[in-house]
Amino acid sequence: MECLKHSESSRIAERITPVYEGSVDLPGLSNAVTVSGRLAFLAADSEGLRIVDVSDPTNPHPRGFYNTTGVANRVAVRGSTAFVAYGATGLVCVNVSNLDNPAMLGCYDTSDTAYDLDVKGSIAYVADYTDQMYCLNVSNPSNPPGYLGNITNPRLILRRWP
Ligand SMILES: [Ca+2]
Repeated sequence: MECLKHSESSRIAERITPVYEGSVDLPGLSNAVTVSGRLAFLAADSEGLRIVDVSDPTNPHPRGFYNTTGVANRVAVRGSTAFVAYGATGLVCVNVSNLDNPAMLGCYDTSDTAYDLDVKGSIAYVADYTDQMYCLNVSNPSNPPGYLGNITNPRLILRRWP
């Protein structure tokens, strides 16, 4: 993982030139990253969910990780919960309140392979490879996510879940 920032003299209308700040070596492949506050959360393929403290981008350093069967493809974070699209395992909810010892709260095994997700309000939207999108109620992440429905054509989701 590398930390870059644009030049302080740049403005919105100007070209942005990323400038190297720092990096950290992590195991496995880094499929996706999201930043929340001073922390970066990486979906690190077969190495699971990785947490990196980026409060000093010139010196990012690893914190804890959570790993289980499957491949971590994408991650979203809301509060103290990380939601991971975890390949064949489906959606995995991880308590990250203890940065050095994340723990699984619950999971939902989608029918195929969870590749991507987003969380809005109490609903996790999970892209599940074979032309399916799942809507899962994650209002109580300490319990396994509740199934709301899935749809094979994501464009139709706007009609069902405005
Ligand atoms: Ca599955």
